[in-house]
Amino acid sequence: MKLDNQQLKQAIFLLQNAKRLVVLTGAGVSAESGIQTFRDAQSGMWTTFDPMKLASQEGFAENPGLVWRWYMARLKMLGNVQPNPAHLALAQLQRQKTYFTLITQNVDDLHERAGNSAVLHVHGSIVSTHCNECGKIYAVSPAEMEDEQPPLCPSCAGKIRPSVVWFGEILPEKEMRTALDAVRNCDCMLVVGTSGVVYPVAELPSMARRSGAAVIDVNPERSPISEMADCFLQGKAGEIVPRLLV
Ligand code: BJW
Ligand code: ZN
Repeated sequence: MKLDNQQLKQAIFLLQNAKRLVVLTGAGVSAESGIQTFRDAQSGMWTTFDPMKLASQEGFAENPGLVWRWYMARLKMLGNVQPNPAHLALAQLQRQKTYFTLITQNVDDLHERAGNSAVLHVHGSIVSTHCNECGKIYAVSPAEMEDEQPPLCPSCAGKIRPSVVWFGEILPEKEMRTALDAVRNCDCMLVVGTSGVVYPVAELPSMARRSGAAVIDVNPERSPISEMADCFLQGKAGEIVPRLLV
């Protein structure tokens, strides 16, 4: 893994001069906090779990208990981890910029805990839950978190589920509209820790580029995004993102 110093200098220049900045993050930004990514070959969650059994309506219908226990285990784990230097640097970047939009695919709350505000959670959030049938928002008690099966909705007896976006589901309309507006109008997009394979979010960097923005990608591995980016900074988010703030 080699970080190109010329690319690092160019990225710092682009960020310093950005008037309308969009940051797009994926699971890699939380990896150094101890949250597993989805697709990393050695450590990704989906090397041991089948995504279609855990992150889809079909999977929930087939085995609601398995899906409930998986998400509740991840939610409990979130209580034991902290934002890392990449999250903290992105919070500092928001304080420095007048026009700043943070779009995250992550369902954790580490950006907020680091100090970012108005974070656009386009794949939802694991810290909230709602009824899978009537959509009513529901607060899960500590006892229900330990349950083998999802609790049932007091209004319609539908199953309660985490408020995350599963495969085949539409992304939250308001967040996506705000994200698309910001992407179409930005002059620089910083992408951190995503494999860039899940749509429609995977299209955002090329959309920004088509609108004339510069794209910077931070990732230890190459991806479709690093291939089209103006600067590819190869390395870990926690090591590279703080170096972008000079
Ligand atoms: C580091 C690092 C370090 C490691 N520092 N980096 C065929 C073609 C096109 C589209 C489709 C298709 N078939 C189906 C679709 C649509 C589908 C899709 O895109 N599928 C693709 C997989 C092919 N998309 C959808 O279904 C979406 N909805 C939709 O399109 O609605 C309209 C529609 C409906 C019906 C039919 C057609 C259209 C919904 C997508 C929802 C995604 N949900 C998940 C689960 C959320 C809940 C949960 O958390 O459990 O979201 S999937 C999972 O992937 C999660 C993530 O947010 C998402 C993206 O993953 P991410 O963040 O990129 O993580 P990884 O693991 O992939 O990558 C980590 C990266 O970090 C790697 O690059 C590492 O190298 C790097 N890294 N350590 C920096 N220290
Ligand atoms: Zn209900």
